[in-house]
Amino acid sequence: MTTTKRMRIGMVCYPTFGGSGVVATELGLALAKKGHSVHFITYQQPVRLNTFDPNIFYHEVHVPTYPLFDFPPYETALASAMVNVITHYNLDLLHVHYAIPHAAAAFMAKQILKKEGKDIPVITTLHGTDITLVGKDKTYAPVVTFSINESDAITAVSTNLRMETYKHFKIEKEIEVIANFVDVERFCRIGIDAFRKVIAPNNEKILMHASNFRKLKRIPDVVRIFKEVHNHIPCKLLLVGDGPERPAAEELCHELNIQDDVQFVGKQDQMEEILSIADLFLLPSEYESFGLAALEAMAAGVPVITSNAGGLAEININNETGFSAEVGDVKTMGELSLKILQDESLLHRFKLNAIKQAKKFDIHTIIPLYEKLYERIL
Ligand code: GMT
Repeated sequence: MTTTKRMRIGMVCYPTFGGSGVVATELGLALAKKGHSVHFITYQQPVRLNTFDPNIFYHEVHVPTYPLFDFPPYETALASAMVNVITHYNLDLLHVHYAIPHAAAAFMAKQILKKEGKDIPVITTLHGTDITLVGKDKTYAPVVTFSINESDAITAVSTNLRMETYKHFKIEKEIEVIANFVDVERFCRIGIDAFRKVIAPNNEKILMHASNFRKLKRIPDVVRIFKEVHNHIPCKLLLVGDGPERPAAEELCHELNIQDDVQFVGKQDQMEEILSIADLFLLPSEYESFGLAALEAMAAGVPVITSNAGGLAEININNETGFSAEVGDVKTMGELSLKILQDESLLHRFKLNAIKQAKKFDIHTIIPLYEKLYERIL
């Protein structure tokens, strides 16, 4: 058995419901369970940081306001918080998730500490929109390129994202792919019958989608795919999460006259419970670097219908764990959904395949890859 040195790790992420925050939080929790000390440095308690662990520390970044500031200088406050936490707790390394503005703030902290004689290694994990949407925007690109290149190690959550990063930025260093992960044991559970009955009292099939309801998630496609299915079999749609596209989605449900069979359940942090009653998960996004929501569904034994954009093909194996189709092809996605839901033996086979595929991304396989990376850069 190999023994791992106990490390003191600074973890920086967005604390909101986005996938990058979820990955950072689950990573921190798993590392803490293995005996490492993990210090979260964020402006709010991360949503999945909801259990007590003596190895977990939480440091809130405060951004004092002043009448002069139209834009409170978050990045400056964050860099200062990094310096203080690293110094006070003698951290070994800093792992930042999502390049903007975390990689730049980490660079600043690293330079300040260097002056004080401390060299703090910085790892930047790229998650998706920090590269493909926001990052490559000219407004941010020079700082993003510089701060990625200044990181001591760079990881991307999929091969596709690694490729996109090299395509859009002048990166001089190796980007290592460490895929996202899921705790299969936690997600793979039997659905509570009573809960299922509340949602689908007449044993209707349950379709589900979970996201931050941004344009890129193509929420109208989710609704239209459901409509295709609804035209043929009794079914319900559960929409988990919230965001800018929600009002339009509600309107569309009324327009298509399916509002009684669609439920908006808002933001949820116990995804394993809610997924346990689903029959099919829909993720027809314009782009996903990875698609953590789909992986969590698969771990819960739920087949997925996804677009074939970005890194989705790395997790959803077409005609095995579900089906994939071209972005926007709601007709095909609707037909493929029906194909699964109308054939119990196919549904069962895909459920088993989905769990098997999710196991390749199991937390126990992926966490040691991060530990090895940390050890290497120390
Ligand atoms: O998908 C989002 O809008 C949230 C975003 C984030 O940064 O939190 O998710 C990105 O990171 C996740 C975790 O690595 C990936 O699973 C998502 O695919 C990725 N989103 C996009 O690439 C659009």
